[in-house]
Amino acid sequence: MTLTTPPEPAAADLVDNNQKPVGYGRMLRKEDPRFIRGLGRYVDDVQLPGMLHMAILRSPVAHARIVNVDTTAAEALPKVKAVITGETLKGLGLDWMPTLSGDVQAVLATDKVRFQGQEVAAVVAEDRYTARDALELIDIDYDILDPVHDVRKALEPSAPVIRDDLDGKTDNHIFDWETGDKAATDAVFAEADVVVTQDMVYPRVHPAPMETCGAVADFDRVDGKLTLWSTSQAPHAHRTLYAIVAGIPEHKIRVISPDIGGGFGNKVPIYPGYVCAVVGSIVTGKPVKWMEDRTENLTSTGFARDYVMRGEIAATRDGRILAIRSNVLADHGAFNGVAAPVKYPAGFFGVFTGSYQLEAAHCSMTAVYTNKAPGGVAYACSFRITEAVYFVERLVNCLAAELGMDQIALRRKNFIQPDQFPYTTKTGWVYDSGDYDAAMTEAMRIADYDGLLAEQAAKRDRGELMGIGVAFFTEAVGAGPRKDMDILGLGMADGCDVRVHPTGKAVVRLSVQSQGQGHETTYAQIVAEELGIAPDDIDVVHGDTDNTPFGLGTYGSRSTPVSGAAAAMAARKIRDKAKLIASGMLEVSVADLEWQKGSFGVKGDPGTSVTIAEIAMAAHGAGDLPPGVEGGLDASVVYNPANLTYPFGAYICVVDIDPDTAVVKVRRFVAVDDCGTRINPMIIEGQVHGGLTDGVGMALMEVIEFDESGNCLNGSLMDYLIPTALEVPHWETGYTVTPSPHHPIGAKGVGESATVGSPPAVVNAVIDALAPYGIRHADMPLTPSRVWEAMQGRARPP
Ligand code: MCN
Ligand code: CUM
Repeated sequence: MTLTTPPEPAAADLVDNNQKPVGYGRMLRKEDPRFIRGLGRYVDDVQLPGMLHMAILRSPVAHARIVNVDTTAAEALPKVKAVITGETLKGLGLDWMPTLSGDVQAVLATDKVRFQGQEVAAVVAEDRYTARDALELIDIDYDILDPVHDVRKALEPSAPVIRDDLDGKTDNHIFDWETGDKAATDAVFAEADVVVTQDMVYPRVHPAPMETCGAVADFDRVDGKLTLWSTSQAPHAHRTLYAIVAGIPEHKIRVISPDIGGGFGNKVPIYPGYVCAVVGSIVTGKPVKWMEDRTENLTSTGFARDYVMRGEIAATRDGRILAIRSNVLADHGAFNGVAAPVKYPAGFFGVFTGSYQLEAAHCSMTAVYTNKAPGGVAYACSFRITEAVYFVERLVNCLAAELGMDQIALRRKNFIQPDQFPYTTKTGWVYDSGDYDAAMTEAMRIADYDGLLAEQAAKRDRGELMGIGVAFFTEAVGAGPRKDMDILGLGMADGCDVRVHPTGKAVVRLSVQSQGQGHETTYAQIVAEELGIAPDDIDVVHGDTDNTPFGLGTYGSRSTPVSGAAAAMAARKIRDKAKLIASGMLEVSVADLEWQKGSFGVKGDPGTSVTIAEIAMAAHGAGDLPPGVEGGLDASVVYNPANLTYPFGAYICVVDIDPDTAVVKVRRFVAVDDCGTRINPMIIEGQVHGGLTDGVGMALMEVIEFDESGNCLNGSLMDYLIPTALEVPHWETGYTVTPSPHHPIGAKGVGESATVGSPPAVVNAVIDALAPYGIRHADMPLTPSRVWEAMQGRARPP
């Protein structure tokens, strides 16, 4: 297959959709006219006749035995229609549900509460206010237990056992996992000139999407059909799980994810609230709505990260990196609810070898339970690649400091080279394509790296703290292949149906689900490019299991690598069929036809051609079609990717630190991304801008922390700080294009790239600024107090 990268339109070519561009380019988003007018339709906008409202009672403490639950007063409150407790669910066999990692999680607690904010009871009432009021009337008698929230203490023999519900469980250990070759790695380390060791913590953070999680459940008692509007990134996978867990036949369940106000992995798991809303509707016979508030979202839904890591890097004195060793303590909270392919309990952390040629690598990891909310895989994490990239890119800078080598020179010396692709890493990942030096060179050009170094030297002479931080990342996105990757037995492939209507307009139905990434636009562009139909004439349908083909949904930046491929392949199938029909219409053999983007013409006869619209009409028309050709112009594809795609990027961050207040200001940020063939550069830039903002947030201000009693300290946006326009610079983005060799249009994912790549760039910049103090590392978030603490007791530069 030949791969062609379409020419990049200039920034000025931002096209008005009325001009109906065909194919790739900076097309304005088709979804924006409704979003910017406030006309999006989110779960909370769903209003059904007779709809009731549900609220959830949550545990005020991190760890306690439930002695008694008294709901009499709540039930007696006028307008209350049902009070659901763990005991109610037990009667239905629904008090526990499977998690995506094969653990179990309490839907409503019966025996113990295991984290602050855990679901204990639910009230269904005529209005939201009554439901909330009734929560206060539920009387629960707790017998308080010691909590453990520090992963480093969870395995101590004196630590309280959190999961005593599990048979024979006497500690908080979940799993051990390792990858790479320990013996080979130890041997390389034993012989190396230089070994640098660094402990680092990737703190617990939260995706905090603008829209919290919620659902409207409508169980029809007559035909036994459940319709569930929910904030789901994976409607089909959720439907299958509801069928398995609740025993409702799958064809009697319809999951609809309408417009979603940001997902960022927060909306991958099935939350107890969804299940309770379903039970509430079954019990009352009415539709039931449940929407979280901000505190519920921050304290009880899927968190991200929480990895305590030790890194070791071995190198020669002249800067040849030989091996990397990692040791990780992974905090999974009270239930192992990580959403990752089952064979990858640590997600894709195995790519901690980064973008470098190594002789050996090894990781050992232990995952534990703590009295904190479950989750772990969220917040544009690319299945834990955020942790892996932060780990390796901090470690490389620690090595650069040790060797006294420039951070870019060290990276360039060790990059995997273009002719080495496909490159198999020491942990077994097959990187598909890359030209790392080209991306690095482009970032240096945009940043004027030499100029920055000169500026920094001059500032250091004046005692000013300026830092330059570099990070280079390679991601692995686009899970499957299905033989290697499944979630609870469901293989990671995705479907696409394309149907061309008689008048030449088309509809594309997808199994993936947009949460703001612009799928209605980019999938139309993919099919437009393949069929020569204007993107505005192509409707993209997603987020409704009754109207879309099966597939595993949107996360891990897998939509473009998997469904994007499915869309292109389905369009190509249509083109093949259109060719047969065209041969009948033009009365020539198929071999004499050539595709002219939008029409088939006769080779050597420029005047004779039929457009795709004419072919579509013929396909549905009264006349005869060539023998063996069915009517209609439709195609379906289930795409099982041959490999993941491996986007990469080079990031350079410039910070200034006020030596008196320790406030970090990100002054410049250059991001060069390579996601292969670029479908819509404007959308890609939007994805990158958002991800860079995330990265600055995590590096400098975001954290979910707990006090000694296990109380969450960041349950509101007053305490969980997310960056605003004031904290981020004007982003300077660039790109290179290295197509994926196995993807039909050469595209790689990009949705999480910047969130993955930017935190180490910011932290490297801060540490670089603090180099005159002899500081080699400080953990995120680098708040003024953290930076100030790091500077204490150290000589201020002259
Ligand atoms: N794209 C493109 N050319 C490419 C690659 C991607 O034009 N070579 C476009 C795609 O067509 C799509 C967008 O960029 O419109 C993102 O594509 P992709 O990288 O395939 O990622 P997904 O669509 O699978 O989105 C998931 C990813 C994840 S996992 C998180 S987390 C995240 C992210 O997207 N959540 C987001 N970006 C987000 N953006 C918004 N606005 N909201 C979220 O919740
Ligand atoms: Cu890991 S966050 Mo995204 O994959 O939905």
